[in-house]
Amino acid sequence: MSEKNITTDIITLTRHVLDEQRKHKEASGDLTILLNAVQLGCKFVATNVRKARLLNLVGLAGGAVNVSGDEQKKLDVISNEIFINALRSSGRVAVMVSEEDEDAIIVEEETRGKYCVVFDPLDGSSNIDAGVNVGTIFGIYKIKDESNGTISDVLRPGREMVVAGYCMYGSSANMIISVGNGVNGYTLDNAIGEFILTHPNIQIPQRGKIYSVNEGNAKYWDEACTEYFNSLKFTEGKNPYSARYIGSMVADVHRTLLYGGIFAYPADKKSKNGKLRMLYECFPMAFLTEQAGGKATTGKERVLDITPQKIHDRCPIFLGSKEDIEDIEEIYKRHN
Ligand code: AHM
Ligand code: MG
Repeated sequence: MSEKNITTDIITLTRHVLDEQRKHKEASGDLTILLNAVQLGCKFVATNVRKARLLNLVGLAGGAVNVSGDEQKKLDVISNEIFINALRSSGRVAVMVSEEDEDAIIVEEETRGKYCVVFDPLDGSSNIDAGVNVGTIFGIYKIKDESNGTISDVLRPGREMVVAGYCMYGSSANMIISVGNGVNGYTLDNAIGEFILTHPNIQIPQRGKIYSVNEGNAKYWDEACTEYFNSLKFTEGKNPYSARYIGSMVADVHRTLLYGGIFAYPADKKSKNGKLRMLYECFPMAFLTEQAGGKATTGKERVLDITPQKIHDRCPIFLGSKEDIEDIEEIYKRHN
């Protein structure tokens, strides 16, 4: 603190990553440069989300339909382009997978680097018109030793990611990141354009009091899932859990990381693998949850142990407080 009580030694995201990198002597600085590109993308999207209504960016983008068959919003399209351009020009990326593009993008040889980035540029975009929080979710793999950058570099279990994170665009832009060494949260200071460390070493409570799931799908759930959610509400002698569901994964997971409890998008009779995408939705969120001391399961196996067969594969997910997830695992084991 200076004489005027102004903090003069602020820890920015870049400084924090550099400090971490310095601990590993072999670090080349490539990851720092790559994360700067991610930060630029997030700042750009944050600005556009904020200006969306004024600039008439809400609403549909000329009838475009993405690989999931959803109508793309203008902001989805813009955010996707922002990230692709920022990542490509960092010179550190070999392969990109975006929720908005059917095929993986293999970067031209001249600018190819040694990392692969999988991302959902604007998750929860169906909420945008209502002004609800949305976010960017991303995961980073290093290309395999013998590889020059192909799709097989991203068809790998989530536990092999080297970085996972998201940026939530709400009343402020919050970046939550793990480089495999715990989880830290940063808040964008708009005045200086930097993400400042505001939530060091996030630890998810071992047990929570909140559950977060689209209960409208309850009639399609399997028996284990139904038993579990009933147990949260109707167990004799126990206070029922509170329900909170925003319908925007980044916001629901953010609350779960900070307050504890569980977030789920289970498999059901209509969606055999749930709704959420493995590579760029479930893996990064499962990675962050584990790094914060929690757990993430499909009900039957650890999410981070699955190997995707295709880049847009889906998987069921229950993530959150360790003890809550162990209750779910227990129930699924009994029903198998
Ligand atoms: P999107 O990638 O098309 O935005 O869909 C993903 C979103 C998640 O943010 C959220 O958890 C989920 O869809 C909500 O789905 P539902 O409306 O079926 O509850
Ligand atoms: Mg999404």
